[in-house]
Amino acid sequence: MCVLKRSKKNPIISRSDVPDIFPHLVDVSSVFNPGAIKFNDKYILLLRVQNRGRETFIVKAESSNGEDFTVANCSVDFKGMEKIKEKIYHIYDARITKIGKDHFVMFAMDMDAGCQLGLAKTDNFEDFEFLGIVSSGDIRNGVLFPEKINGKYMRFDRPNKVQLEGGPSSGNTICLSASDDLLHWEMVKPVMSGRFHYWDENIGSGPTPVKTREGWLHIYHGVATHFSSSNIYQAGVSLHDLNDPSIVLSRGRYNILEPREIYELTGQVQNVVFPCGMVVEEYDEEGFARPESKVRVYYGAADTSVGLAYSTIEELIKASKQ
Ligand code: BMA
Repeated sequence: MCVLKRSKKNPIISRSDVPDIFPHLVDVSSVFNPGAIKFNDKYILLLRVQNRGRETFIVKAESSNGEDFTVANCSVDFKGMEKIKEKIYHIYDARITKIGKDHFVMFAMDMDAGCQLGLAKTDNFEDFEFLGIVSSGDIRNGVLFPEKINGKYMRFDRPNKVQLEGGPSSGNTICLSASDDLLHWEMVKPVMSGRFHYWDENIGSGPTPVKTREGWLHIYHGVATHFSSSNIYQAGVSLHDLNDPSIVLSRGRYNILEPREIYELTGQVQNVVFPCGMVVEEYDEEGFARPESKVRVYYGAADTSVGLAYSTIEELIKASKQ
């Protein structure tokens, strides 16, 4: 039995839920890989929406119950991004992190030099200020920690060092990077690598890590690449030391969600579940997620639609130890 239990309403968002946004998003092809957060009692998703030119935009969706979403009728305008001189082909796979009172969005930017990480800030999820490109080299799956650790901002990221046959560059090592100002980053050390021959040969972080009494709870995606017809994208879980997240305390042997339903098995890219957003309902007075707290994980299904799956903090921690 998978640790993550799918919503009965899955896929909770599909292409027909995206209103026509003239002129660039009309009759869209797909909507997937959303970042997620709870903001002012509303569940907010930042969706990756793709048009029939296979161009990608970020579009907000909002819900009061976390399951039934209304997709905005405009795409997110990252103010200041127009100052970048180089061509930006796609922006995608947003991760949302609240640090103090500020909300940050980190996302992938496909450019001629490879994939970069972009960072934006918002106070209200209406206006987004682009802060800059915050990486060098080919890298993806950047996700900020929700607080400074030992005086530094921290993130997990995943350099793209593996070339998939006939596909994009990927990677098999998640790294910890640190920064004083969120703009300039230095790699601290590698955190964990793919497990050759098993479910997570290539890996990359998913949603923002969650602080628990036992450590940072981290959901990541793993790709099994040893099947002839298709790579299989799954979700898994690991737990990291609170003071030094490069220390892996436990890491699940099994995936916690794998493509099983028809909307995960088939679509633009078959056999994909790709988590980017997680909402934890309950924290204690000191800011640790409560073990019994409900957890909602939002994921892209087959690069085509959005799925939602449920768990609890204690179940996820247990899965990291199995
Ligand atoms: C990864 C990223 C994701 C995508 C996944 C499956 O490399 O590009 O955005 O969902 O592949 O195609």
